Amino acid sequence: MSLHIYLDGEMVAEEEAKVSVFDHGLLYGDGVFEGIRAYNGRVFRLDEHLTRLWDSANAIMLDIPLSREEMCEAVLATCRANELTDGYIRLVVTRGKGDLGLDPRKCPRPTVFIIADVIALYPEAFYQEGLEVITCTTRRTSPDALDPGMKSLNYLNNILAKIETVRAGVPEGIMLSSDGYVAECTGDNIFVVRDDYVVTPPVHVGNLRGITRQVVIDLLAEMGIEAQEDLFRLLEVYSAKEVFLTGTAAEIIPVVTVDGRSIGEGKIGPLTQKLREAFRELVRSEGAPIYE
Ligand code: PXG
Repeated sequence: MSLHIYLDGEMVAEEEAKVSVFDHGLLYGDGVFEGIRAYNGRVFRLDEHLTRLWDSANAIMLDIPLSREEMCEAVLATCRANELTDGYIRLVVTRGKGDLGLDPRKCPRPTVFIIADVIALYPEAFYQEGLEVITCTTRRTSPDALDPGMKSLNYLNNILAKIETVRAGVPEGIMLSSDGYVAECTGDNIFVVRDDYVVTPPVHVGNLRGITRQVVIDLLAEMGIEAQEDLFRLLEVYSAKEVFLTGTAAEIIPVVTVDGRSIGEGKIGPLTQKLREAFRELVRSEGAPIYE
């Protein structure tokens, strides 16, 4: 079935949803985006995703041509047009059509499109048996050059790392900061469970302030566990009790091998399991209703 795509204020068929070859989103990766999930007829953490979208846009001095309320309604309308109850929403704002030069002033109108589709999930076995991951040699972009906290359309840094994981035959890879601290994965944040604490890299090391990362920090707090946000190196990962990744697509997913070192018991650890159950409960009951 052909999808209905929101494109610049209109709902158009997938085949008609086209952007110009002069769009600076395509020519320069000049734009921002969000990846959002819908569960059980509700859009999960829509407000947080819109806040991050506006923060990313503000950082690149891109004026989103819709109010937040209009964008919220456009997301929900796209879900309705595709009769979505569970799925994946991609929201993209590019600099728009310009000329063959970098100058964003040549782009009078940003392009906005929203895709609401079903999601390709990781196989269920990954959640029970855990992932094998490697450390990528490609370092995460330094925040001095391009802050990974902005969810920009320029994902080549992550894609180069992703290619390393594909070549290694593993589903994800850890990315380090330029000075060797664990930053995040190619499309997920990372948490390490030690004997008496849980730690995740701080955003200032250079990573995305993940929406799922924050959900997990809050769920841990409800369990009476304070998640530390601190710098750490690979040794901390190799000798962890549990390691798990968080992301909109992956949700909360265990890691059982890092660079050939086994973590935990070779299956999902007790805290990761508990978090997954709490997460599942949360996403079923919370979010912006699509159909009310
Ligand atoms: N770090 C990076 C670099 C990401 O791209 C996350 C962390 C997790 O953030 P959220 O807010 O989702 O908890 C992401 C987001 C995909 C895909 O197709 C994954 C992401 C974004 C877009 C596509 O796997 N992850």
